[in-house]
Amino acid sequence: MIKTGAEIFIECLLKENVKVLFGIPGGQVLPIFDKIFDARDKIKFVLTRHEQGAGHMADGYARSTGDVGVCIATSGPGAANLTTALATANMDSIPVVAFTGQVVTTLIGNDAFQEADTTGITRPVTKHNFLVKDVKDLARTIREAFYIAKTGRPGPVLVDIPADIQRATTEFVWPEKVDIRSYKPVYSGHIGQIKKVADMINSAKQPLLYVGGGIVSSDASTELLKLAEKIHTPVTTTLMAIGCFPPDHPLNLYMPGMHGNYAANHAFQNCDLIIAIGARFDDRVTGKLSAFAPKAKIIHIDIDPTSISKNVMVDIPIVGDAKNVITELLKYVNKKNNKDWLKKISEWQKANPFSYKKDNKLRPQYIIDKISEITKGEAIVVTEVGQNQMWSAQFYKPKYPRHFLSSGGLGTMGYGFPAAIGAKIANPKKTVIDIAGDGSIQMNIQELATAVLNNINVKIVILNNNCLGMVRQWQEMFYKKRYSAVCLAKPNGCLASELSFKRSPLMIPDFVKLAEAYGAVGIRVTKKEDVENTLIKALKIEKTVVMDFLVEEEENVFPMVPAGAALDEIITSLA
Ligand SMILES: Cc1ncc(C[n+]2csc(CCOP(=O)(O)OP(=O)(O)O)c2C)c(N)n1
Repeated sequence: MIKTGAEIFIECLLKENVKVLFGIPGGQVLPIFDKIFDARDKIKFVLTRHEQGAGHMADGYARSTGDVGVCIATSGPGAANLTTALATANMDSIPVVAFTGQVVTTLIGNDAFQEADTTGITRPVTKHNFLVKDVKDLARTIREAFYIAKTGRPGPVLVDIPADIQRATTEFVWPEKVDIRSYKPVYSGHIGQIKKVADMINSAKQPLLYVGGGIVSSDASTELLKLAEKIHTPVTTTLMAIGCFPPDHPLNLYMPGMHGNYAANHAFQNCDLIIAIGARFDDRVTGKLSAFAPKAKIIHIDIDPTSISKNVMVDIPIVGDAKNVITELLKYVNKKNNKDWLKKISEWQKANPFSYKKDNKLRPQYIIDKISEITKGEAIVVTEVGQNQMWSAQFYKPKYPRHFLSSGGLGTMGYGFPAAIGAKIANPKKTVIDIAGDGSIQMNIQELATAVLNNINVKIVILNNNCLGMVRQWQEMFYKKRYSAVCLAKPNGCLASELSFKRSPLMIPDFVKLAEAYGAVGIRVTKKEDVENTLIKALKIEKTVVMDFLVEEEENVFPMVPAGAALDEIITSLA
């Protein structure tokens, strides 16, 4: 049947089973928005207040489900506003498809009104992107965009559609199959390599499983548990993999790296074999590369061949899907008992578990501990970036994968709240909580309007320390407490002259009033004894709730491996 480009867009989204679309309209996407209006019973459109918010909502939708998240923006400023969200999804391998309007094909390159070189701008921050120049290519392009986003190592794909292509007509043909000559992800590992890896595991005395987001995207948690138990090997889960190994399992070593678990970091430095699965040896994990895991042979299992031996030279690579490779590997590994190694690890674990001072002060870690306890790890927790993120990673213990969402690779402040909205829309029956800093939350606070108007029952927990806490911590530890531009309430710092940080009496903004201005519920908590009741009460309210916890201002995240130091040069507290 003959259809316009805009109609083809809708047909393709329906074929791809898209249920929700996040975005903002504008001049160069009007033909598509006209058809979105017609399709409103089939595709829910969520009008956001900023395109960055739309991008992160699509990301939160994708991370919490494994399905592709979809967003749309107009040309020029709309497209430019999407870039941070695309870069965030790209760094964390999240399947998102973004559509943008573009000026008509005859004006491309003419500095037309609201023209930007969208494919140029987004090429480095997407897995792939397309500019559609002929309506006949539109359906195939959209089909390929979804295929590329969700296959292999997932990632964001952008499709730029000029306004005249949206209006042009052609026969709508849905390509049943996708065949891209230059893109053929490999899913099964090489059997010869798998057998070699099994031999190495069988003879290792002090092995360590180091797993990342690849376990989550390949849905391999069950297989991981079987492998870990069979080979009796501790598992350290990166920020991207939190929740993919049972939280109270004796083999769980939790997060490694800069603010990671002391025992996990010591395990890296003392193991004789690293079995890396779907992890990429990020510098926040490895610390100083030349001193990383000096005694270990390294096996790297990953679907993306380009990440093999990128940061760390590996001994045996296996390119393939984590679930498939682990399933095969299980046939060749022997049942092991590494009790001496595990004894050593439990000594490190006992010496320095994640902890904080248990006094009467309102400490941020206590709030997260309580969230973990009250929700029993069943809630989806989304974080912003900074101390709030690291404390959440340390103290929230999700029971399942896809229940801890955080911007790992890019470290995007402003990610959490919109991503939480996306996650809640995708999981209406789940409790969804954004744990935020008072800095980060202000980066996309406008999405309170989106949440309230759409009746999105998300909870925002602001760990309000009145400052850009993580930057303040670095200035305290590495810049002699010279607090430069970290106070969020006064232009020149909060009592910076005294070289200590005291909360400013100004509350700019007053988050409770701000929540109320948006029609949300606002609650302020100043005392430790009110934390539990407030959380319980807030979780029962079927509305968007903002909780403003006035926490200790100068609390630090420990342990900490200073940037550029080796993993065993870990600081556990300030003397
Ligand atoms: C978009 C963006 N800008 C700047 C930074 C650098 N940065 C990292 S953490 C941080 C402070 C975060 O402060 P806040 O949100 O209040 O959280 P806290 O560390 O106090 O928990 C800053 C500015 C960033 N990560 N992202």
